[in-house]
Amino acid sequence: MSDKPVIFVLNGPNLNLLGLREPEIYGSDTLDDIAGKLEDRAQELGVDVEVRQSNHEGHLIDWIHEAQGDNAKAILLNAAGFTHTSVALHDAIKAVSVPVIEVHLSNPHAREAFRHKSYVGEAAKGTISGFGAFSYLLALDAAMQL
Ligand code: CA2
Repeated sequence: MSDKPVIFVLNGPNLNLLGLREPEIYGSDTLDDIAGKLEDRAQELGVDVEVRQSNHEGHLIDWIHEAQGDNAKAILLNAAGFTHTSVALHDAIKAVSVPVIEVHLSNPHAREAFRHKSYVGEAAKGTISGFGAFSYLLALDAAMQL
């Protein structure tokens, strides 16, 4: 185990399909590609990244708690569809002192009205959206400024 600060990068439902479906909306990078880019940038910045994905809301909540227990420097959270539905994720973000940065590949505000509400964004430190895979790298740089 390294003694560098760690940043958790948590990804929600269906993001395991990235790069395989709907590239016109979400780009052609897979989640593994994004993880690789984050790891390269993290190395330059002197931090570790812990990149995870789950299709299950409870896993994301448990990992937010784990980030607190591990004294993580920040959490980058793309909660995907749970962004727009989950009071439980909102509560989990509020319950920890680790700053959470909401991340999206697309710009939900330029899409359907049901994507305009974000329970995550209402609890997060800030939001970066609309830049495809680069949203994650921007969020990592933002986390370093906190
Ligand atoms: O733009 C984003 O990052 C989203 O979080 C993606 C979510 C969507 O519900 C949010 O409104 C915005 C959807 C993730 C689904 O991922 C897929 C990836 C490839 C193919 C199909 C779905």
